Amino acid sequence: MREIVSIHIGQAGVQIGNACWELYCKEHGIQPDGRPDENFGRNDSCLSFFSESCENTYVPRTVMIDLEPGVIESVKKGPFKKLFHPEQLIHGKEDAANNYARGHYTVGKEILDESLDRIRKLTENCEGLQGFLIFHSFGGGTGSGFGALLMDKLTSVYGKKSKLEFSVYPAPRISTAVVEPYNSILTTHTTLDHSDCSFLVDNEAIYDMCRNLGIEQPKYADLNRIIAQVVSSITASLRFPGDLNVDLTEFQTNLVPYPRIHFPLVAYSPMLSREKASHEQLSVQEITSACFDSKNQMVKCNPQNGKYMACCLLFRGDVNPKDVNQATLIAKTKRASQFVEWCPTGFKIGMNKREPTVLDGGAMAPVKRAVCMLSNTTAIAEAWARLNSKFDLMFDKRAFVHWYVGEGMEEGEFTEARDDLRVLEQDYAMVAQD
Ligand SMILES: Nc1nc2c(ncn2[C@@H]2O[C@H](COP(=O)(O)OP(=O)(O)OP(=O)(O)O)[C@@H](O)[C@H]2O)c(=O)[nH]1
Ligand SMILES: [Mg+2]
Repeated sequence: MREIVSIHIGQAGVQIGNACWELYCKEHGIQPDGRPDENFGRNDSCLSFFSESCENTYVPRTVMIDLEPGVIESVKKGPFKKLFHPEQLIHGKEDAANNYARGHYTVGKEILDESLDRIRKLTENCEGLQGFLIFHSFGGGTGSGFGALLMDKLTSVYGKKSKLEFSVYPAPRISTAVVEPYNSILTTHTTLDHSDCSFLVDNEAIYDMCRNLGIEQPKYADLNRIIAQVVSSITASLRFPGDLNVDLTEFQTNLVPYPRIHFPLVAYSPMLSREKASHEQLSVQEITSACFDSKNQMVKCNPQNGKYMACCLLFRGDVNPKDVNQATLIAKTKRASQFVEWCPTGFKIGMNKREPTVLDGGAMAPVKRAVCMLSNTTAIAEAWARLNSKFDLMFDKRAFVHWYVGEGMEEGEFTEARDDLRVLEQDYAMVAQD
């Protein structure tokens, strides 16, 4: 077994975790208390994400960590309280107050040993640990600061075991914390060398997807259901068997041509509301071409302004190889000119027979087939450019910097992080040129 340990950090990380584990449970026929649904066709592939307890229940291979108690307490009281072992749910006394430095240097330190200890217990229970999935926000003090601290330690303890991130990219429309650009850039700088692949989840983009699904005032729970659906597609190959199943690590090899250029753009299709679904049953061709529609992207950026380095299509459900080949051929022909010259226009394809499952109460319609596209496009550098300029506006005036210095951080760390992100933008410009 090649196990994966998921680590959910801070409010966003934990709340997205709730949605993901609810969905995984539904997909694998596991009840909220961890007992298997006997009518459900069992397969052992889910043991990469769940362990089996001596009482024959399934326990997620995960820890949820927050510096303050609120969010974790609600998991402990929620409908899935029995699913998790209490030791997997870790919290401290006070949060990081939107301050990277508190999460990284002061408050965060207090919870580090306990967290590493619980993670160690999980990994000791693995036959062949494959790596970690880390969920956190860029904007929160815990998500950014503690997230970076923990990743740094994971590298010291677990060496080259892979670390994949799901990082919530801030959207001013949804959150009002002014210092989110600071936290985002500080955490990206610290984790750049520790992360093998990071999937950015832009709250602005997800918010618009919710609106397109007919949700008038999207809440975090609505956003998180969409995010969970996408995470499920990305991880399906690790949790389900299948002949044409391509493992995530194989996709990763294709997606990351240079260690720092590791931020694939994720797109998902179909994003179909329950009302519309009764009139549509989208073909393989339609869902594939919809992945190139900006409405279906998890990050706001325009791929037409950039170049693709790689493109992976992860199909699930009722698809046959012939349709997939044809749809891919059309996509390839249309986009060939948008690929960098140094890289063949290869599309890597994965197919998973299990059709997508949707969460109760969600706006998304159940569908027979779906596809998730992971592409490495230089257009994603637009997301960095946006954050960098927001950072500069504040930092030119040294606004809010005293909060960080007050927690023992040096001003130099801001400059160093910002310089690193400037280089990242240049790296993207360079690969586009080659
Ligand atoms: N998609 C999504 N984003 C969230 C959620 N909760 C918070 N966010 C976003 O995350 C950022 C704030 O970070 P949080 O995760 O709340 O902060 P934290 O990690 O708990 O850190 P502190 O509270 O500062 O200690 C903002 O950009 C929010 O919009 C959530 O459940 N889903
Ligand atoms: Mg918090």
